[in-house]
Order: sequence, then C-alpha cells, then structure tokens
Amino acid sequence: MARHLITSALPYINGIKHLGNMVGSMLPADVYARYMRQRGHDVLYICATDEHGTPAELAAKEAGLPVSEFCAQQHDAQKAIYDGFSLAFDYFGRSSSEQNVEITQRIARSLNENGFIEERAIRQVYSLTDGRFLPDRYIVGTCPHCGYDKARGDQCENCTRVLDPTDLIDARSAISGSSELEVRETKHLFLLQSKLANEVEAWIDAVGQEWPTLASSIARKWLTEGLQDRSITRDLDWGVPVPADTWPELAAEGKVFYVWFDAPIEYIGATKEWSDQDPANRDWESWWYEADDVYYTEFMAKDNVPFHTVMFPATQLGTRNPWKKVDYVKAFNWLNYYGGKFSTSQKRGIFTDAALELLPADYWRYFLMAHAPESDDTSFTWELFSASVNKDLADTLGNFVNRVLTFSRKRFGDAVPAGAAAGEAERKLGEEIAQLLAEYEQHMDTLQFRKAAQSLRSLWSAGNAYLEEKAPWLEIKTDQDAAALTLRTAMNLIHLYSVISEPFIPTSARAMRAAFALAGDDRAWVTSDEARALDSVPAGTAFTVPPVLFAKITEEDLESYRERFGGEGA
Ligand code: B3M
Ligand code: ZN
Repeated sequence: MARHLITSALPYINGIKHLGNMVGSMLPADVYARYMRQRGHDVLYICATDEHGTPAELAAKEAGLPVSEFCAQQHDAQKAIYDGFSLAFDYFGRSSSEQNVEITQRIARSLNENGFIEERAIRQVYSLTDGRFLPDRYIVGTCPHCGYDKARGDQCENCTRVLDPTDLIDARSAISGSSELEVRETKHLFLLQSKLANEVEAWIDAVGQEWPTLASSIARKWLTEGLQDRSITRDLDWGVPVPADTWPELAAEGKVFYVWFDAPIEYIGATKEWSDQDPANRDWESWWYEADDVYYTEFMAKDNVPFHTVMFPATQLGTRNPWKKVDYVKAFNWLNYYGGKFSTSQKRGIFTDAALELLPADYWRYFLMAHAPESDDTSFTWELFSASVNKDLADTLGNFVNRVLTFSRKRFGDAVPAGAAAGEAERKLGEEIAQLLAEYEQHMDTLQFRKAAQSLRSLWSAGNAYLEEKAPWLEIKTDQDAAALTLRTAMNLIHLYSVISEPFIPTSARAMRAAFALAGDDRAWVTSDEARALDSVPAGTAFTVPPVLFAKITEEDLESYRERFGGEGA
C-alpha cells in the first residue's frame, strides 16, 4: 500500500466541456483512481475548476455576469455534470479559492527571494478601441510558426507552441475585433526560467524516463527550444493579486498573476481546500511537502504537457522548498468528431451535458476509455459508439448477466444453486480468467487504458464462451447438478465482473454486485487464487435479477443522434 496523489488538468470555467476534454483528463484519472483504491492504496484524487485568466473574463462578459458570479455558477454546473459521470474526486476545488491565493503568493515570494523573479518593463499590446491592454486570449492573429490564423495570444491551438501576444501576425482584439492596436510600456513580473533550465532538464532526465513517449517527447522538444523567461503577471481585474508586501507598486496597479502560474498551484490549493474542511483528519502538507512516500500521477491532454512537465516543475524547483513534483505524466492525443475537431462555436460534437441527457454515464465511460486517444488521435463516430455499446456492453456483458440470473431463477429459485463440484471445464475457465486478469492488471498498472479495456472485454467474452460450451439450458434436461454447477460458476463470474469492471462502469458494476445478497458493498480487488477458484459467491446466496443493464442503441436512435449532433458530412 502506497500513497497515490492523482490530479487531472483543471477544466476551464468558461463553459461546459465536450467529450474530448473528458477523455483526455478527468475520466482516465477517475478510472485509475478507482482502480488504485480498489487495490487498497491510499488515493487522493484532486481536481478543480480553473477560474482565472482571459477565458473566464470573456465568457462572463458574454453571459452578462460579474466574473465572480459567473464562476460560482459555472463551477456548480460543471460539478453536477461530473457527478453525473460518476467522477469520484476526493475534492473538486476552485482556483479562485483563498487557499490558492495564499499558496500562489507564498510560492511567488519564495521565487523572488531566490532571485528567480524579476520586474521588467515590457511593451504590451494596447487596444485603443477597447481602452485596455490585450493579454493572452484577448488578442488573436496568425501563428508565426505554423500560419494558423486563429492563434491566441498565449498559445497556438494548432501547433501547441506557447506564444506572446506580440508574436502574432495580423493581430486583432478578441473583444472588439479591432486592429487599432498599439504597443505600450508597462511593468510585469518575469519568472527567470532560463536560470532554472539546467535543473529542469536534470529533473526530467531523472523522472521522465518512465513517462509515456507522448509526454516525454513534448517535454524534450520544449527544453531544446530553450526555456525562456516568461511574464507571469497580467493586467486583468480577476486573478490572484500580486502580493503588496513584496511588489507594492504592481499591486497598486492591480496586477494579477497569469492564469498558467496559479492554475497548477491549485492542485496544491485544492488539496488545502479539502484539508481545511476537516483539519483534524486531513493533512494537505503531508501530500505536497516533503512527501517522498507519495507517488504523484497527472492526467492531461497533449497541449497541457509543456506547462506540467516544464513550467510548473520550474516554479516548484525555484522555490527551493520540498514541494512534491510529478512522478508520472499521462498525456492524451485528441478525440475528434468524425475526423474533425470538436467545436463549441460551430456546435460540432458532443458536450458532456448533452451526453448525459441521452444515455447513462457508463455507456460513455466505457466507449471513451476503450477508444481513448492514447497512441494517436481517435475519432468519435455514432456508428463506432453504437457498435461498442451494443456488442460489448449489451451483448457480451449485459446479456450474460441477464441470461444467467433469469435462467437460474426460473429453474432453481432465488438462491445460487449448489450442484456438482467444479470439474475440468471450470478448472480451465479459472486458469483462463486468472491469466486474463493478470493482463488486465498489468495494463491498468501501466495506465494503458485501451489495452485494459480490451482485456476486460476478453474477460467478459470468456464467460460467454464457457456458457455456450456448457449450455446449461441443455444440461438441465439430463443433469440438474451439472446445470446448477454451470450457473453457480457463471454467477461467480458476474460477481467477479462487478468488481473488476468498477473502474470503467461503476454504476452498472454496483447493480451487478447488488444482485447478490452478500454482506456490504465489497469492491475489494480479487487475488488470482480467488479468480481461479471462482467461488466468492457461495451456493445458497440469495440473488435478484437486476433490470436490463444496457439497452441497445437502435437504428432509429442513431438516425436521431446524427441529425441532432451532425454526423458525417454535417
Ligand atoms: N485549464 C487548460 C485546459 O483546460 C487548463 C488546464 C489547467 S491545469 C493546471 O486545457
Ligand atoms: Zn501555430
């Protein structure tokens, strides 16, 4: 048993996320956290809304609300959806919390004391039309690296390069669209990353070995391009204020920290929010400070990798304090919608709220993880989705559960029948299950979710194959005891499935477990001996037949989904 700290990239507050956001951060983190908890580890899964920066201000403006009100509303709206997806965070915080303000300021002071922050007068884009400076997303233009014409002032979405607003070609204001811009001088704080570059590199050399290639290659690319000093403050109304005790002049001008400075610190801030709710029993510092016994895993989409593998570690290293740094970075490629990007503005693709209105969370959770964009970008199509749901969930798993329990109840009543002692077929099945389970565990331990989903499917299929081979509906005609043995074994498989499927489909897994009148809701993992023996549910255990676990998606459903969400060619 070890302590596992798990975080997923903090969803921006500016709107409801789509399925691509979900599969690249929160969902896999939840699957992993659930698995690790079941295996008996001490797990802390932390997430939060990322509430600062220009996206928040712009979205609040569009909604016609003060930013603080907008953020409070949107936080609750997002949280409700994540509850609907059964995301079992230990805590879901807010980057605008007082805890995050306090820790962000503390970290900035330490960096300053160690000579890693410098005040510099810089030239910034000022919009005459809007009467204000235009930081980050307040400005759009053409990326100087790849030519993408909707690059934002802070990062190009297309080539993922981090930008400075003054880098953009044909720049214009995102507020008014005006290109009446001029460059004015203003003072800002700079994080002297160049001074930390060697240390960051040495650190990546040491820990980055084990990261998946996607994460380590982005981190390396970043390092070779050179770690530049970056401005970490902004002229915005909303954000973590620059502390007046250290920078009175900038504080008086109302400067706040750049959102990417305080957002990763909110992983720590949210842990303190969690801890402050029950200080007698929770200790945030034990997870973050001198926490050598903690193993820390981060989940994120590929565009977030540079911030997590280079900038946040540089920030932490520069404090000269023993902050816990990431041990493993699990990064994801993009999930596309029919090969194109999900797009909020073009209403293309599926958003998390709409998904839940349509079908239960488990359908989405299973599909998304089974097709997670791990080694490459993947595409969502309704055809692929319905094929997975119908074949894997409805036919292979759901039908097995229903068939076995219904048939047994009809022939043997409401308790697990005893029947004959296990024979050769059961021994063979037990071996196969133990073997597949070991593969499944290995994939989960190494965070390879597509492969893990595949192993899980094979485990479900093994039950079907056993059932077809033994054919209890034929056995019953000549040998009651043989049929009873088959059904008892199959019921033990159902119970095993409920335990091991929990990370992917927690609600259905619970329904499967609840079919058996066993003491408690025991999700504890199975040992290979238990898996081989298939005897956790003893004869005589009362059971009920749960309602159909997964309804099939019909051609008509498909037609209406395509129409509503825009399918191929839409
Ligand atoms: N909110 C970016 C994003 O949602 C950002 C992640 C912050 S993680 C500290 O893609
Ligand atoms: Zn670009």
